[in-house]
Amino acid sequence: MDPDKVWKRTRYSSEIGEEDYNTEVVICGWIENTKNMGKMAFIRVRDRSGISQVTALSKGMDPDLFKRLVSIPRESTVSIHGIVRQSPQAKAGWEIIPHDFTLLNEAKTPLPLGVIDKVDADMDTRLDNRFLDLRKLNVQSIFKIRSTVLAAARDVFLEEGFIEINTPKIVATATEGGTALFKIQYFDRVAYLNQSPQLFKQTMMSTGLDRVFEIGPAFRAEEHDTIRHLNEYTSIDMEMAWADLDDSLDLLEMVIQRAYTSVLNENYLDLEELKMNLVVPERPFPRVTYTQIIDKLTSAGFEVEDEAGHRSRVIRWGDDIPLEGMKIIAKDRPSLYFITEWPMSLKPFYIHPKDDDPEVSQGFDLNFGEKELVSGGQRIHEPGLLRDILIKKGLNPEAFGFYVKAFEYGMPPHCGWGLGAERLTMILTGQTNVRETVLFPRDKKRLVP
Ligand code: AMO
Repeated sequence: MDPDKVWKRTRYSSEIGEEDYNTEVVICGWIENTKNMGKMAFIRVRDRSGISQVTALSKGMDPDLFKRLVSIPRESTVSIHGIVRQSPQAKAGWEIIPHDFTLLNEAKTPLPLGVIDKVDADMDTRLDNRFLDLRKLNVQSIFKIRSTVLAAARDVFLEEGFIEINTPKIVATATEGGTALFKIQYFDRVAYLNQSPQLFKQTMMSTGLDRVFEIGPAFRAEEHDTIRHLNEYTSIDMEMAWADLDDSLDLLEMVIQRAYTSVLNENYLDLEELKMNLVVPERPFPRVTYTQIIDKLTSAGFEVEDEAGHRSRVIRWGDDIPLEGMKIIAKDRPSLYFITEWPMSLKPFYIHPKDDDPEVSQGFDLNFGEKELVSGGQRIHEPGLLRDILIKKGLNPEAFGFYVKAFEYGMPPHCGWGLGAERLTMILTGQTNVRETVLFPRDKKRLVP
């Protein structure tokens, strides 16, 4: 690199407009493609905002410079000095006529992953070469939308008087029954990676802070390899005191609605890139009870599998709803809807029973078609009831010592939920595999990069 040469960008491709015609600009980016016609060459230079067409003319340049420019391998980084010229033939209505350039870093050939290849590489090749995969503008769009989603959630929380907290990810006990924990060595003891901030966010309710949220990693040692599960995901969690189930549903509707409107306002080019047509969901979102879903599946004759994997009997109240069952429900409900009034037996120990029916919980899920996006509910705040339910679920209250203690010295009624950032991003970007929404996904096979 020539130290005397100015290589810094003066314009992103998207910033170039009529006011730049016939003036000098410096663009920086990656050489996406070069078409060399001998006397003239068309070079596509990509930056994060899009593409600049550089039209090099052998006549207008030093012949040696021209030769060097047109032979730069694809995906090398360059800085190009040129004059912007109006050009009806160019897609953007302008092109850049270069007179000088700096090759900042020459890419090796062949590329391990094509950036503009028409045929899509398989997921593993893409993830092994994620830095190249992320040079594709449609892949970048997913992460620009993800960023907007996280900002939208944070904005709503802060506007509604929530404070942002950060809780430990190295813990001594499980939170969510069912999914396994990742064990780690913590000096001379065994510790685990936290599955959810649940115990900590609830503990905060007895402090008087009243409204807290956290956006952070959650770890689940799920064995199964599905298009909806990750072993590390980003959880958007909230907990609010002196509030009930309906308050938590209202806040969730606000967060989801804001995510849609923010993406529509700020990411319209990304939505175009992803060929997505978003419609902001109207509030209130439809509510369906667990019993209504079971009734529908029962009348459809839906059978559940026994432990050996055989379909043995028709689904009944108290059974969990398998994915295949949710797919039947999703035919009539392809969009957002709440599922309320789950049996207590299917919800975690911290979910409050209904006041008039101890078998039915005040827990809910928010689904998009068959996909679960959120779960949450009214929490138990009475220490006696909490102990009873822990024991009923086969858990030892002593193992939850610090948590149970916070209930014994004045815990207000409270509610909360946890929203998977990736699942929401999947919906807003139209992706079917959750791995598309994580830079470096962690699944059973994947630990690098
Ligand atoms: P739950 O375990 O249902 O509830 O998780 C809440 C939401 O987190 C997301 N999620 C996942 N996303 C990707 N991969 C996974 N393995 C994964 N597991 C969960 C989903 C899910 O709906 N403590 C409760 C929440 C609460 O009651 O506040 C909890 O974690 O979008």
